Amino acid sequence: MHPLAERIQKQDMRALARAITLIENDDEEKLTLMSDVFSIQKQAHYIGITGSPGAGKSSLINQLLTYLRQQDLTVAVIAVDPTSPFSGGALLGDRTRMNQHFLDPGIFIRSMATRGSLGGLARATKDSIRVCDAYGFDVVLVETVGVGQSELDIMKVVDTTGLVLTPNSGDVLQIFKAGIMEIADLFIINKADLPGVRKLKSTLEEYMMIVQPEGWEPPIVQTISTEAKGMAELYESMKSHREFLYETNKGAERRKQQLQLEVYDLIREEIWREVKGEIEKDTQKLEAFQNPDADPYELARSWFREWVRKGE
Ligand SMILES: Nc1nc2c(ncn2[C@@H]2O[C@H](COP(=O)(O)OP(=O)(O)OP(=O)(O)O)[C@@H](O)[C@H]2O)c(=O)[nH]1
Ligand SMILES: [Mg+2]
Repeated sequence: MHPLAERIQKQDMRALARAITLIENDDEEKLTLMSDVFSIQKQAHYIGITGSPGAGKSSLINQLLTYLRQQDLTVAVIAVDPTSPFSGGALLGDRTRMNQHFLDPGIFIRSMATRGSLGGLARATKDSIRVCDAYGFDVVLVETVGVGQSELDIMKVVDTTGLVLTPNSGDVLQIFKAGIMEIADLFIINKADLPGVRKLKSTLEEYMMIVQPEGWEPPIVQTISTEAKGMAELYESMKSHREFLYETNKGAERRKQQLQLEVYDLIREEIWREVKGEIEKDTQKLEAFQNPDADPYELARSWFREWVRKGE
């Protein structure tokens, strides 16, 4: 077994952090490590929290953490920040807000940088979730700003997705247009201390009347993160959703669909690594990169074919 996987299994938090760095950097060791990690996965509940910038996702997660710790559950938080890959500003903000938990061994908090990760952010996030699962956390929370395709991809890797909305913000419309409504397993009306809650709630109810979700109707939960209100109800809804996944086999269905996509992703990644390795060993090929007018299609095709022929 990969030494890091062994240490993770023994709940060594530094090994956990190290493994996530390997994942972020697309280190060559990643695949062997992940294969071992996969074999020691446990049964964590993977929960995604998404929503518009400033909707209160971090505040909510912070309060949910406190609540879950009170229930004697251990929690890992992965904050994905696709919008500001270079600044680190969001990371600092999140750190201060979640600060009070830093000394608790039942909690692990990590921000993921995009850094053009090869398999994409969703890939890196999924691997990181698995590492946290192997470590033995009961719950893995993933925070992401729901603004585009990559967030939709990330939400496909979790069991339960909570969509955070705020009253009077107009974000429902935006989220609706972006096709993000469909990924919600539960709607969280955060900032329920502000006016406009009833209106938002009826908008969501109307939405559900129209789409008529099959099997699972996303519950609408109200929270006030600044006052730690609504956390018990929130977690109860999350748990019910998970039970629904088990009871109806929907969870297995989801994971099966994911498996195929994941295998394809990994194949793409392996091939890329190999072909790139070959190119980088060849000074003549590297020189071709120096010609700004070179035809990228032609280069890619001929080098890929050459690599295929070599393997024959
Ligand atoms: N009134 C009120 N304000 C809240 C509530 N929850 C969060 N806020 C405030 O909303 C602001 C944004 O909160 P964050 O937790 O940083 O929101 P976020 O969704 O994580 O933001 P990004 O990560 O930047 O997208 C902060 O000033 C919070 O204090 C709430 O329930 N009621
Ligand atoms: Mg945040």
